[in-house]
Amino acid sequence: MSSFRQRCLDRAPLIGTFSAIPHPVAIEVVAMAGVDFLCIDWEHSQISRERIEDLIRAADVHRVPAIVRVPGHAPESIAAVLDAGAAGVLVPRVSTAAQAQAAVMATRYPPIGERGVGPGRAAAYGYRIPDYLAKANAQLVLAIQVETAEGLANIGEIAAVEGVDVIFIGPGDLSVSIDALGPEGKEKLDGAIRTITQTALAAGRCVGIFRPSTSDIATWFASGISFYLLASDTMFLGAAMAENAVAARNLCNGQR
Ligand code: 3PY
Ligand code: MG
Repeated sequence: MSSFRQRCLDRAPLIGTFSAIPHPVAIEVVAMAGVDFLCIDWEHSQISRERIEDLIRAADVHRVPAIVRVPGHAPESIAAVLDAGAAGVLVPRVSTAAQAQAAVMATRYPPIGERGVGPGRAAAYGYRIPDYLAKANAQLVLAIQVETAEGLANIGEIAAVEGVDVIFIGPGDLSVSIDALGPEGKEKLDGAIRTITQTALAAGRCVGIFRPSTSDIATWFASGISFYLLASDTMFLGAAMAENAVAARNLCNGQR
């Protein structure tokens, strides 16, 4: 088993971020900053399929596991990023056990699933297919997102699907789907997050969540959530620039 998957299953605290900037430089900067893993966001960015392979390659240079959030449930998308050498896949908007099972089938090779064998980068372009086949099922991380009212209602059945490693909560979509937007919806949203967390932990899964900042991570870690995607490269870039521009302007104005 890869140490990354083992650390997920052990529920070790893992801190990553979304990579939305479609350039290997951004991947290298994030990787060198000390994250445990990163997640290339194919769902909500302008990153193309061909570019994904270069981004995974850039993360590999620094030995940082790169998973990819695919745009939907298509087995072809899951196969494409795993063939490119991703350490795992994050499948968005999983709302039923059947959808979770389909993600397992697309991610795992037989006898567990039905992923197709091919000469991708992960298998050294076909030169090491047996080596890759021997380790892929044990090493690849399958994370699925629960982020809809339907997913919340079905969390017991979803969490019971064998072959899923991480149940990842998407609070943004969940808040829209269960009508718990803004400060007024906080209690309802937190309650839904707690329900998903407790059910997934009871089924033996690792639980992850997106957080835009570190402000409440201690609370969620205490509730059993161990796998974090903290903001994104674009969010960190903008926030750091804004903070420093204000600080510099204040220093200049102080001299007037
Ligand atoms: C959400 O909050 O909806 C997400 O998908 C974050 O990853
Ligand atoms: Mg989402």
